[in-house]
Amino acid sequence: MKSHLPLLADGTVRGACPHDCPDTCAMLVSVEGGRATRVRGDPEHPVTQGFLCTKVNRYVERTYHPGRILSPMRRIGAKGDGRFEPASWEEAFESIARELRKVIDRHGPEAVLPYSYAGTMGLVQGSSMDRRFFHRLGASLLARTICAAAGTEGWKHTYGDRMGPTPEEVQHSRLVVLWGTNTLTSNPHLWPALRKARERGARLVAIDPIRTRTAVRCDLHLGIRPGTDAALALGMMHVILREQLEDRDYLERYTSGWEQLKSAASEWTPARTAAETGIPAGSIESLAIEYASTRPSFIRLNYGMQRHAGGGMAVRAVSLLPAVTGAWRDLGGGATLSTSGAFPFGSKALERPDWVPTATRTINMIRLGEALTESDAGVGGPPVGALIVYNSNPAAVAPDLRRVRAGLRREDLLTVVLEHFQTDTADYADWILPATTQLEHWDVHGSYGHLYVTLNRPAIEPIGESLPNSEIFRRLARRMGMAEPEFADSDLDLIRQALDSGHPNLEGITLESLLEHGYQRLRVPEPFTPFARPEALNTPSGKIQVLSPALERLGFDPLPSYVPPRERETPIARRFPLTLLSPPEHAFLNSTFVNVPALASAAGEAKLILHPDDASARGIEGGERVRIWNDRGEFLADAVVTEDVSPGVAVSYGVRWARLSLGGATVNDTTSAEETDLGGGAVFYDNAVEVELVTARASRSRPELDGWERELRLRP
Ligand SMILES: Nc1nc2c(c(=O)[nH]1)N[C@H]1C(S)=C(S)[C@@H](COP(=O)(O)OP(=O)(O)OC[C@H]3O[C@@H](n4cnc5c(=O)[nH]c(N)nc54)[C@H](O)[C@@H]3O)O[C@H]1N2
Ligand SMILES: Nc1nc2c(c(=O)[nH]1)N[C@H]1C(S)=C(S)[C@@H](COP(=O)(O)OP(=O)(O)OC[C@H]3O[C@@H](n4cnc5c(=O)[nH]c(N)nc54)[C@H](O)[C@@H]3O)O[C@H]1N2
Ligand SMILES: [Mo]
Repeated sequence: MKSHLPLLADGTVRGACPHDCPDTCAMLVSVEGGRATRVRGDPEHPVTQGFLCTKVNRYVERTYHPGRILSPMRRIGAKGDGRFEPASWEEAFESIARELRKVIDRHGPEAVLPYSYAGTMGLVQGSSMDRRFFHRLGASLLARTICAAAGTEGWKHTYGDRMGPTPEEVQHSRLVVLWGTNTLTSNPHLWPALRKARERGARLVAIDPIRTRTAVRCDLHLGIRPGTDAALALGMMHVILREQLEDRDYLERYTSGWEQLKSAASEWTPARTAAETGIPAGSIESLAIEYASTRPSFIRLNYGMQRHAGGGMAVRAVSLLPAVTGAWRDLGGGATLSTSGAFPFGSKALERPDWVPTATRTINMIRLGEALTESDAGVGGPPVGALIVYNSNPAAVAPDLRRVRAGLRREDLLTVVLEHFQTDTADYADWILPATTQLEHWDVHGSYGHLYVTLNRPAIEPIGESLPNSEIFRRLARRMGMAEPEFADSDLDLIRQALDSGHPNLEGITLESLLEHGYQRLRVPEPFTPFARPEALNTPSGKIQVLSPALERLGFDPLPSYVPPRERETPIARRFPLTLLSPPEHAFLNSTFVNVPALASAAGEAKLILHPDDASARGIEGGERVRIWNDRGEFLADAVVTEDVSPGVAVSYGVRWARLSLGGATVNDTTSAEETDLGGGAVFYDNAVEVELVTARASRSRPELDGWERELRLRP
């Protein structure tokens, strides 16, 4: 599938950044003589505004990286050794189809487990032909919970669909609360809107256990104790109701169960809230009053706060604040977790969920270690006999990595990994299949931080023998004897089906119009104020649910409530007194880009950030190598001592590849595969650890590396 003629006169091809980030940038790719030479942000796009982030500016370097997988690779060493030899696509498909049939003959199709997340957010390469293949096969379903499940569920029980103001509205706000979000790292295209708001007099408040690069640029930083956000939100409601600053009219018209809010918030006096959150009572009082009396006010809550035991309830409680104050009424007011609910793509046509056999089991992706090591995959039914991984690097990003690796080492497990690089996961593959990057394939993208649909055109021919994910699953389906016409749809057909859902938000957005314009705003009101007068929400009552009977039926408090952190409350905390947070590293995108030399040197070795009190109690001054451990595992890092974190909190930004890390282990060797209160999400930050200076005994060197990896390491 060749790209159409480059759209712009100067040899530029219009694309979309594929990465898992709210900004979904419109990307312009310069091509000379068939080779991509540069990517830049589209200057005309209202959110991209002509710039890309630190990482994606290196997309050309990543695409032509010497480590790219250029042909199918067959394992020749022991599992996990990472030794492979090139093979043809014919050999690969022949062998994989034969081995898959063996697994299915022996255990049934549920013994096959797909594993994917958001390596690309594109609908074609992320959730179309792949899903058709697995659904038709009758494979186990995967619950894709690793990132956003708790918050999504908390929001769903409160508002239904995830929507909220975008950067175009937020510039009108007068008070912005960045609540558990490191905007400059993980959502940088919101920053220009915040700058504009500030020029008009807005104040910025950061609520984050870390004084992040974003928090230092705010007017106020409140260093909250991890996992206690619901308590803070309830404490703020307490003050707002006490001062009668609530918007009674909004609550009466648009919410259900609001009469019981007072009882939900009654216990949360400023004193009690302060004791739980670590924020002084006076600061809670003044924040609540400022929040309720400034208009418009906007809360950006991100997914960081929901990677805790009570993450679902935390999102629910915080998200209700603008309903209490009526902030939703204003242009630039309200709260945004995600805007993805505004994109009603044709996923039924793309994925064919109707092909899934009834009673097919579901495996929660965060429990991969358990799924691979228990004889019934941890959920009943056959063991997992075949694992097919694409758009994800579970041996780096999943929690409880020791157990994941133990599973991946199983000799009787068939592991196929579709990848650009030999990642930690690919090290354990029987087959690595070379996948194209965003510069080499078609796709179409929604966004979770704005309201534009973006088309991605291929700018260059596939590198080596790589194929798009869609084409790999198309061919595998044929090999497995699947003759349905749906397996003959081209990538352009798939884009048409994605856009052709019949929903009014997508009216006028077609493949043809996107070929002409590159990106288009959803057909939704401009400005976007989805909860200003919410008449018929996608909730059981049609209203904003202060009270959720559905949650009560699931055994939860039907009112917004506080679910405290888990490990801190158990006896484990005596042995492991520090709470370890591992939020996104500025120079990486999850575990992507860690092998790009410029970004690897920008990030340096893994760090462990500690408060001076915690450091001195352990004889740590800063700069030394430390070991971080708990009962699940351990990793090594270089200590940084600073008051940017509170006592009891430790930080190690992630995610890294074990193979490129000290001691061959990362922070996810210590994280837990337990689940959040709602949604079965990951609790990466509910992680109790201890730290010590490395002694000769504890010190282990990093694994032997050669080729480009060695060079990567030898850089300053
Ligand atoms: N550069 C970069 N950008 C990224 C990513 C990346 O890896 N690198 N990842 C992308 C992905 S996958 C996602 S899901 C998005 C969003 O990813 P998020 O994980 O929401 O990212 P952040 O905005 O960094 O938010 C995390 C912030 O929450 C804080 N935090 C942790 N625990 C708590 C808590 O209990 N309460 C409060 N109030 N704050 C807490 C952390 O200290 C951190 O500053 O970002 C995307 N953008
Ligand atoms: N400790 C800790 N762990 C975390 C987090 C944390 O905050 N702390 N964050 C979590 C979050 S929010 C998330 S979303 C997950 C992210 O987890 P993942 O979605 O697994 O993200 P990545 O690590 O970026 O891995 C994506 C992989 O997909 C590959 N890829 C990209 N495009 C394509 C393509 O077109 N085809 C194929 N076949 N492959 C492609 C990339 O090369 C990369 O190796 O990590 C989670 N892990
Ligand atoms: Mo994520």
